[in-house]
Order: sequence, then C-alpha cells, then structure tokens
Amino acid sequence: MDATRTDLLETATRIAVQAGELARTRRIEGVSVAASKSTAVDIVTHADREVEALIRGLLADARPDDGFFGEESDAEPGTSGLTWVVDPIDGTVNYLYGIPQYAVSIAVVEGDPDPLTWSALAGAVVNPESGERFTATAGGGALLDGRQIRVSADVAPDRALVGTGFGYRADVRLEQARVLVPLLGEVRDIRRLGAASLDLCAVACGRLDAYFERGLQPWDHAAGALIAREAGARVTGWDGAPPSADFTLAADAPLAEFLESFLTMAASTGHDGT
Ligand code: LIP
Repeated sequence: MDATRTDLLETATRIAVQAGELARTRRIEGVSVAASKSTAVDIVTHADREVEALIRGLLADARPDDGFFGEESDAEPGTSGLTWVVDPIDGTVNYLYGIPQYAVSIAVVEGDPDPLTWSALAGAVVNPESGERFTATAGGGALLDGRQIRVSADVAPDRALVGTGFGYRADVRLEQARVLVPLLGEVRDIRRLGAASLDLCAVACGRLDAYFERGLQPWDHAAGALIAREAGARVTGWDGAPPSADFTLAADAPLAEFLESFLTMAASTGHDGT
C-alpha cells in the first residue's frame, strides 16, 4: 500500500530529528572543514557529510524504492516516483561558527527532482539547537512543534521585516546587495539569518513577514517552501513560477506582490541582485 502523506511526514520528521541530534553532537565536539566547493567560503564540514550519510541510510531502510537528492552526495533516482530532497545542515557557515541558526531539511517530492516541476508532498525542518520542528504536508497545513502556524497577513511594506541572503561568490554578493539600498527605505528592516530553510519557516510562523533570495539550491528551499505555502504564504519565483535558483520569494500575497514588483523595478534599474 502506498504511504500516505502523513506516513511520509513521520518518516521525514523522525529522521530529521535523529540527524539533528548527530549534527548537534558534532557541533559540541568541534567542527572542522572537510573541503570547499564553489568558492573558498562555500565550505562543507565533516559533519555535513556524516549527517547526510546517516539520513541517506535511514531513508534507504525506510523507503528503499525512493530516489535521493542531497547536497553532499550523488543523486540517485528511485522507482517509486518519489524523491527525498535533503540538506543535512542548512546554514553551514552558521554551523561552522557556532551560531545556533542551522537546520536539517528533508522534503519528499513527487516527480522529477526539479523544483520547477516537482510536487512537494511532505517536509520537515528541524533546528537542532532550539529543538523546533517545522513540518507540513501538502494540503495538511503547517505546524511548529505540533501547533498550527500562519504567515503574517496584511503587513504594510513599511512595517515589513524582510529576510534575505547572499551567495558564496563576492561578485554575486555585491550585485545582490545593490537591491538592499533602495529596499531599506521601503520596509521596516532587513534580516540575514543564514539558513534559507529556517528563513522560509520564519515566514510561515510570522517571525519574518517576507523572505527572498536568489541562487538557492533545491535542497535549501524544498521543505521550507512547502511549510511556508501551507502556512498561507505565497511562495514563488518570478511571474508566478515555482521557487528556484533564479528567485525565491515568500510572503502573504499582497506583500509578495509589492516585493516582486519592487525587486523587478530594481532589476530594471540595475539593482537586481543577480
Ligand atoms: C545556505 C542558504 C542561505 C544562503 C547561503 C547558503 P547552505 O545554504 O541556506 O540562505 O544565503 O548562501 O546557500 O550552503 O548553508 O546549505
């Protein structure tokens, strides 16, 4: 019998909690860089790799016919039509520095592992430092530690607390930062918290009124986007496209419309944050 979305969420949550315990233990023991990736500051720690290996093994035991698509190891297609999209430690730099804003992010999607076409069925984002568990199933709403959460509604742009983030390349960061100068005059304030999955969950529970970023990887947003959407946020790319590396925006619909319009205008005037 096919697993229900609730069954899938139970698997995601159970494994994310167990993986988070390992990540936190390794953090206490001390974290070391295993390698750098796209740039010298795009690092992977030994714990990233160990945690992903744990998640991968537990998923293979629980769901042997499903595919796997994780940040730190090779993708593997399955035969069930489902794929697990995993960021073992989202907010890696925060993790390296001991900043307690990192998460284990696990989503299960139907269809190809492509954020432009997949259908997310269930997702869990666990912050091992706070112990908070953000969860959602498609059509089932979003929860924080079992309590329903909702996006902040009817927030005027000049009262909006907006999260964002930056890439690992200095030239990309400079371009991304250009949009902040005009934006800061339009909103309450900006926050750069350092983990996209938790930024999206922050929108889902009202700790941020909006979040946008360009350059995210599929595993950064797979679970958090479902959680924010199930909490009532509009979660989108440009022009209603699904969230992707090109652009990810999450907010209550009217605020999302304002921000997309503003960011599009900023792009046309050379402040596009690309
Ligand atoms: C991080 C994202 C964050 C982004 C960082 C980085 P990682 O993912 O969660 O939003 O601004 O540049 O991509 O690398 O920690 O898994």
